[in-house]
Amino acid sequence: MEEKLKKIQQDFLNKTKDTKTLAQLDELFIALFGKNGQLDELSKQFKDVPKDELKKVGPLFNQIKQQLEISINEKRGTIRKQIYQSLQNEKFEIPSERTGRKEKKGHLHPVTQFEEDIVKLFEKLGFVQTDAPQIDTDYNNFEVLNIPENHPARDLWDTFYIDTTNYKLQTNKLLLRTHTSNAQIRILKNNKPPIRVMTLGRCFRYENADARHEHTFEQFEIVYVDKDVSMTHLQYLSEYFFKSILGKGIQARLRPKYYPFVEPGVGVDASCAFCKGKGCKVCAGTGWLELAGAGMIHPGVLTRGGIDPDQYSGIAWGVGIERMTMLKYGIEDLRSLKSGDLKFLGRF
Ligand code: FA5
Repeated sequence: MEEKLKKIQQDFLNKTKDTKTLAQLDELFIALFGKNGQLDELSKQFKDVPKDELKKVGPLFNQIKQQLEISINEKRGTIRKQIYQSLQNEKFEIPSERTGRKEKKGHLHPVTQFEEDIVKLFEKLGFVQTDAPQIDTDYNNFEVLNIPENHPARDLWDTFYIDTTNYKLQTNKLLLRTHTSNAQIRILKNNKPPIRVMTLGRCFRYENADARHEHTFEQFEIVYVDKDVSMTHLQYLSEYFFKSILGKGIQARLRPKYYPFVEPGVGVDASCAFCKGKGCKVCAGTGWLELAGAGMIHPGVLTRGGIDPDQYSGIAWGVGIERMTMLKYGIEDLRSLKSGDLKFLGRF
């Protein structure tokens, strides 16, 4: 069994190294972690392994699984960087005699630029990036996070549901994720403390758009689990994050706020960079702008993720990227960011 595991480990590490495209990487991921994938098939044989051997093979299995997932995620990051790089270098030219305009160079969207800066910042602190699906189960997005059906918190996070009646799926409850917190249970299950993992991406909510809300927006989330992790870490990380990205004069404020999957929970506000706390249009006259929700991970969530809450504690933290971009560049209405208005986007 140990030999089989090591063969899978070597085989997939080599294949990951040789992979050239994201599509190939996805295929590799499914061949390894999918239903009836190589790890799944191997774990089915555990029942025939003698108890003594299983004591050794079990932890090795988890360790190799984690190592392979990290190496695939790292490779995904490398390929993405190469794609961005090649797009940046790519020259898309329409001959100026046809357009009658001067040549203009494109660039990454301000939100993408911002995301790259944030990821680099947290890589310095030892955080590893992972992904979670934008279409997910009701269980991962809500139930596992202490938000069962009919819980009042669901009103805050209404979303778009997918009609699955015509598909043969294991679950009939699929939705567009409302937050990157759907990654939490995956991060906890797939890693062993100390855990420092970050994830980012698109989220969706069924809500009226206004200057500070969109139905489609981006979040950045971190999960940090270790012995003796406390709210002090949360305060420190918030200050470090805001000051590094928005400027040294920015302050972070933690304010009690209810999220069912953390205890205690907080809203994380940044002092307004424009009015220096006096109150202006961007911060709606309050001097502060809510950028994130956060808190100490609820013991029930840790337990469901296979982590003993008596030994470990953790913080989780989800920030709205467009809100932060607003504050950084003094944008009064975040809808401009998705407007496709080249005159506006050309400013960044
Ligand atoms: C959440 O989404 C929680 N998942 C955050 C969290 C993570 C709490 C981990 C505890 C632990 P909330 O709904 O407050 O919380 O959203 C977090 C941030 O996302 C907000 O502060 C805001 O910056 C951004 N955000 C939320 N809704 C929108 C929207 N409709 N448009 C743009 N940004 C939004």
